[in-house]
Amino acid sequence: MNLNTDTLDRLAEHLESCELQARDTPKITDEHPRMDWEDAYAIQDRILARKQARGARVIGYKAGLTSHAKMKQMGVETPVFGFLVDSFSVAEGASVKTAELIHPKVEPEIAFVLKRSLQGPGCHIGAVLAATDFVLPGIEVIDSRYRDFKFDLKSVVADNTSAARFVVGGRPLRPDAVDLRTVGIVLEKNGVPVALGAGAAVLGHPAAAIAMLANHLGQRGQEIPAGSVILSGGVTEAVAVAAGDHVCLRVQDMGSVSLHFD
Ligand code: 0L1
Ligand code: MG
Repeated sequence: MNLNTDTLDRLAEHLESCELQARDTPKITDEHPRMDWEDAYAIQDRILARKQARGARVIGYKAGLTSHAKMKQMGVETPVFGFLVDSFSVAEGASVKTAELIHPKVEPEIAFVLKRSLQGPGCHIGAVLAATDFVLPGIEVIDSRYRDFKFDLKSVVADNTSAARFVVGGRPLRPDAVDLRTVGIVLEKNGVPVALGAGAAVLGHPAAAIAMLANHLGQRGQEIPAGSVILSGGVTEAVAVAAGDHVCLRVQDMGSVSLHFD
């Protein structure tokens, strides 16, 4: 690690304030170019600790930058991981207040809910499918705290991978009832299809993203607990949304899930 405890605390406080006040900031590596991966995840951990101190509960995790489209959009080559707390969760069909966000975008995702915990190292797609209770459609609302979504990967990790809100819904399926590689998705904005794809866009198989998350957490002495909801990553590029927009994600054989922005 290259940053001291005071700096990590200060950066966590700064990024979380930006999140809570819907205020943007230049990327933090501008001032701290020596920040390394451990520092970045340590800042993310501190943001989580601040939320937990105010009563937040971790309900799951997310993998980000897992599709080639998204990696290309962001000019990066490695997935990143973040946490989901209860306050990020939005009810199916509910309204998201855009005034609480900076510049929201939506991502169509396949969500996993675990019936058994998963622990790396050595976690693989088979272990993920065996531990999965069901999969279902999910829309992630990302909202980078960085000005104009201009960042590098370490700054993104520190910022909890732009996590802001998410909704899951539709028709849950057991993982053996669907081929997650060929399952088709359509994301509609205001009734118009704006992004299409298939599950294999996520690392060849969305369960691969969950295995990578388990292996990442395993390196840090943590596991994915049973009951967690995990967003496996955007199947397509993220789509910008604004007040008045209605977004609906349709996933083959899994129904649809929607959100309104006001
Ligand atoms: O969930 C994601 O793929 C987002 C990762 C962070 C990068 C971004 O804000 O687009
Ligand atoms: Mg995402």
